[in-house]
Amino acid sequence: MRLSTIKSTIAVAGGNLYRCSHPSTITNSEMLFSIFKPSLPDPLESPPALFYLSGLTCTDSNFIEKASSAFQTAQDLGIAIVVCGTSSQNRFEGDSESWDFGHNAGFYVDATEEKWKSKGYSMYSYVVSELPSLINSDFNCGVHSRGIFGHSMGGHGALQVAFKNPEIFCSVSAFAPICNPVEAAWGKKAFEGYLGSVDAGKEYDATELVKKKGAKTFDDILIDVGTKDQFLGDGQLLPQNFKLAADMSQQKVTIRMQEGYDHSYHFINTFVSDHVKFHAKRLKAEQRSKILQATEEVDTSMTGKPIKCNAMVARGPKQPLTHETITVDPPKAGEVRVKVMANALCHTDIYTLDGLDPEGLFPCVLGHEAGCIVESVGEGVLSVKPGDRVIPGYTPQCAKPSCIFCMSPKTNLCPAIRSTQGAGKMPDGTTRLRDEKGEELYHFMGCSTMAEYAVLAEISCAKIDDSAPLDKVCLFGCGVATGLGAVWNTCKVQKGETVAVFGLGAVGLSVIQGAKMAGASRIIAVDINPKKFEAAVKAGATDCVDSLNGLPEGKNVQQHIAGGLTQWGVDYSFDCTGIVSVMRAALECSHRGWGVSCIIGVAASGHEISTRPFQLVTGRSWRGTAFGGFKTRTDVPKLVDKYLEGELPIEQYITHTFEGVDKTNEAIDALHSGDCLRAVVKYF
Ligand code: NAD
Ligand code: AHE
Ligand code: ZN
Repeated sequence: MRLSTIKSTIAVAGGNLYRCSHPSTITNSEMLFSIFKPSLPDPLESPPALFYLSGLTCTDSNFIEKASSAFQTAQDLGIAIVVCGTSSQNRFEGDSESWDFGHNAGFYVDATEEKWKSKGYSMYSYVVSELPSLINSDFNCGVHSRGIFGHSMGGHGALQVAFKNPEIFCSVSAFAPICNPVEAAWGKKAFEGYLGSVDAGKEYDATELVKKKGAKTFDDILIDVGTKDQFLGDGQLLPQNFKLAADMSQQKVTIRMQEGYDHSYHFINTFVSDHVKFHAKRLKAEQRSKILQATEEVDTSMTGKPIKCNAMVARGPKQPLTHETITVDPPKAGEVRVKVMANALCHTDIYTLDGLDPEGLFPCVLGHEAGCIVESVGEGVLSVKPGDRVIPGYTPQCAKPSCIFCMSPKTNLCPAIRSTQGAGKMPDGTTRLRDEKGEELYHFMGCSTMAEYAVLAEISCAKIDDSAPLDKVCLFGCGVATGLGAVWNTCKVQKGETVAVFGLGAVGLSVIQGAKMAGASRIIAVDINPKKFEAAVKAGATDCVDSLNGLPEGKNVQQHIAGGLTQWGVDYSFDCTGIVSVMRAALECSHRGWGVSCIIGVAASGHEISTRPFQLVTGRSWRGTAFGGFKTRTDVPKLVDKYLEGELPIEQYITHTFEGVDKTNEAIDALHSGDCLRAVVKYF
């Protein structure tokens, strides 16, 4: 049963801002609050919640109207923001004799003085217990992690509430907080009025609390103060007292004195995005570790023994996969057996299943874009251990000094196990996969992650941050990394340069994301399916071209791009279709004199590219990329860290999710539907 009433809903920054009220049992009054809920790919997912405490005389409307730049960052990072009131809403004679005490100035304490206690002036308990559980039950936000921040009186509230409840609020920051209220006029007045003495206020004073704690509670606390803040000058804020006490207790505090800023919401609105980012990084890490603790333990009792598990077997080209129980043998020397937690479908799996891959071998277990946990390791394996989170890589990295490929910054194409990998075998030329009849099954791309367990070469395992959500970062196992790397590594697109992207699947869109992050000035997105354009524009495309039905009379797409949309063509073009005629168009729309066209798409067996040599004579060149030039074991962990830092969002690619390996055929149908970028199948 809902506890709160939604009074209004406003669409903001891609999410929704709800203004609500609810009959509070703690303040025994009808309380108002606002909540910004981001829209997430998985609407059932509970975003972390960041609680904002306002200052004296304020209500929730101050923040939502004057600090609204917070909402875009919150949407981008998938964080909910909750803004609550500043006192019980029971009105009575004498409750607002002065602006800094009483109504809308509850000072985030639980009043013990009867006059105020009887009127529900218990904002401390309201913030610590009542509101978080209401937000959890009514809005499914902050289920796994919460943070708190605030301004002035609310800054004081956030600091002391967090110090006393780090298990409820795992991150804290503040704007111009009243840091040492027992030493400040505002604080003394509030503590005397609500608690009967200033001394009683020590339990609500952040400086006193950090002194008493005498140890670190948070990895860092972010505090912004304006140098032109009048309340800094008149001794209300006292940030230096807090800094001193924190230093004594080894509690890191980052106090940023913002030159020329005052105490207003203009100050807050200027820096609020930094605070949301500060919290997002910590809240997401907390959320992940909470979810992980709950879900992902790996059972190592089968070490050294064959494991029977569910898998989807490709029995032959152009046939649906069959759901079977297979045996996955233990890892031999230099090998790693993993529990596959999630696998995403890539077009290349389909290409091979459709019999278009000259290296296609059947029966085999496909799949190569996954997130896994190490179950056991073979002899001599030192780089990973049971329990580690890894992303399998089909471009392994032996990193041996003798390997001219691994030692060269020019390529990621380590050949150490390429021949056996292409033959569907493990490096020793044998297989670890057998069907129920004991018949051998071929491995695929050195991965075979369409099974609950897989055996990989150690050099194909990218060990990643233990808190990374495997059903998200699995995307760095292929498509998304490939698109980003084609821009950053293979072509090294620079700020201001122009690009054209052919094919707007997950690979094409990640090329756009990479180009946008590189500062490309023009990003022309080409597809035959106009439904793809909305996502392309969201990713950063400046122009969209429907090369099937949207070209000017008598022009083909390359003539439209080079000579129409641009005078001489684009600096870089990317084929993300695998279609040789498109590869030609991509080359021919690249810039006269210096254009580079990068082939990412995988062409069907026997299909070859062609163009008039004149195109190259006049300065254009063709390149290709495998896995975007990323070196699996050194670069993939960095991509995951960038994601965890919130600097590289990828949730937008996950358009479909399925539960259970046996749902893989449905995921394949989804990819064929044309409105699927990545279908992630979660196995556990
Ligand atoms: P996808 O099927 O999701 O996307 C392909 C897109 O191309 C679709 O949007 C489709 O509408 C569009 N398209 C089809 N015909 C077109 C045409 N004539 N002109 C313009 N657009 C057209 O595929 P994906 O998963 O994004 O993969 C794209 C390609 O990249 C595939 O060929 C895949 O095998 C390859 N790939 C290569 C690497 C690598 O390392 N080189 C890595 C991953 C994927
Ligand atoms: N087996 C095909 C080659 C397929 C191909 O080019 N694969 C890409 C990765 S596609 C990922 O979705 C690749 O990295 N190739 C480099 C390599 O060594 O395979 C064929 O044509 O034989
Ligand atoms: Zn792939």
